[in-house]
Parts: sequence; C-alpha cells; structure tokens
Amino acid sequence: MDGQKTLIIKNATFITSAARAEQFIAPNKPMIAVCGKSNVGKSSFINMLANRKKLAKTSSEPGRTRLVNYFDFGEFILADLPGYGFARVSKGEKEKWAKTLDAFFREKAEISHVFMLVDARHDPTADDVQMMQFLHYHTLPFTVVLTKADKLSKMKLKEHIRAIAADLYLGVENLLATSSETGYGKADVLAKIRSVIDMANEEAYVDEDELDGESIEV
Ligand SMILES: Nc1nc2c(ncn2[C@@H]2O[C@H](COP(=O)(O)OP(=O)(O)O)[C@@H](O)[C@H]2O)c(=O)[nH]1
Ligand SMILES: [Mg+2]
Repeated sequence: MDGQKTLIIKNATFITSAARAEQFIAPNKPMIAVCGKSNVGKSSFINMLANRKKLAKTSSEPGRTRLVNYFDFGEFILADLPGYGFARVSKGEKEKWAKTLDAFFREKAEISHVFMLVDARHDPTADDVQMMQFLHYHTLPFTVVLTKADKLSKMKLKEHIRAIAADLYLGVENLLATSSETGYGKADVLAKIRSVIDMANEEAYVDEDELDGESIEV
C-alpha cells in the first residue's frame, strides 16, 4: 500500500443533497464529514480543498444550508453537514437539525473522520462544545480546524490556538489552523486526509488470516 504519496484533489464534484436520514448515501470509499456552526467557513473550506470557487455555495448570510451535501473528492467522499448555532431559527427547525446530525453520526462505521470547524478568532461557543461532546460520545475520530486564520496576526493566532485547545481540553496537535482566503494550513489538512484515507483503506482490506491468533481489543 502506497501511504507516502501526497493527496492531489482534482475534479471534485457534487454528488447529492440529503434532507433526511433515508436520503443519506452509503459511501463506497472513505468518508470525511465537515461540521461547524453556520458562517464558520465550511463551504469556503471545502472549496479551498477542491480548488474550486463555487463547488459549495458560500454565503454571508448564515444558516442557509439545511442539508447534508455530499461531494466526490476522488479518493474520498466529503460530507458537508448542516451548520448549527444559528440564533434566528425556530425551535422546531433546530430540533430537525439535531435529528439530522444525530442520524448522520449514528452511521459511525461509515465515517472515517470529522473535521470540526471553529472560528480562530473566537472562543468556542456552547454549541461547539456540545458538538465536540457529541463526537466524543459517538467515539468518532476528529480534528478541530480553525478557520479564518488570515484575520489574526501570527502572534494572536498562536495565542488563540492555545486558548481554544485549552477550552476544548485538547492538545494543540489536534488543531489545524487554516485560511480559505490565503490557503494557509491547506497542506496540513491534505496530509491529515492522506493519513485518514490510508488508515481507512487498510482497515477495509485487512486480511482475515493475518488476524488469526491475535487478540483484538475493541
Ligand atoms: N477572511 C476570511 N473569510 C472567510 C474565510 N472562510 C470563510 N470566510 C467568509 O465567511 C463567510 C461564511 O463563509 P461560508 O464558507 O459560507 O461559511 P459556512 O456557513 O460555514 O458554509 C463568507 O463571507 C466567507 O467569505 C477565511 O478563511 N478567511
Ligand atoms: Mg455553507
């Protein structure tokens, strides 16, 4: 298995949107989910990875994406999850989102990794903390991706990375700072995806015989 080659993404395409759990797709390759509060920069992050300006629709008006949007990134599937924490929506709408997210993360065998996006400029919100607890609860592997790093000086960014990591009880190595505006941190994200894909593929094709006689801890 060639685990060394760098990840090159070309021709990323939109697959489909799902409004309800019955519409979720069964991915035929490793799937990476992207979540975060509305307006944190999810669509921009996806476009940065895809080298496309408008693969995912960006918006200055938060709270518009109520769907799970799937994209084919070649070696993996990317699932853009509905944004949370948008104040101006009804309680009923919020409950619907929570249900969609819950149903999505329940299919945890199909999710290789989650990128949880958090604004580099601000302390994580209560919703961010809840989201992370949810990921912990489902024992999903995740990385916190800080967005909009270009809006901070290098010094401030370093400070914020430490503060946000501490707030979330994470080591700084679990955070990746990025900017969709400048491409800062993109290489780190691609390297992370590379290792996630390689691990997922190895797990999928592990030879049964190789496991004989070994005790496997679950
Ligand atoms: N300066 C800067 N602005 C960003 C960045 N990422 C997103 N934005 C802006 O933040 C707003 C929300 O971005 P969007 O990707 O639509 O967020 P989403 O709601 O999480 O999908 C848009 O106006 C983007 O142009 C970034 O890295 N740097
Ligand atoms: Mg979006």
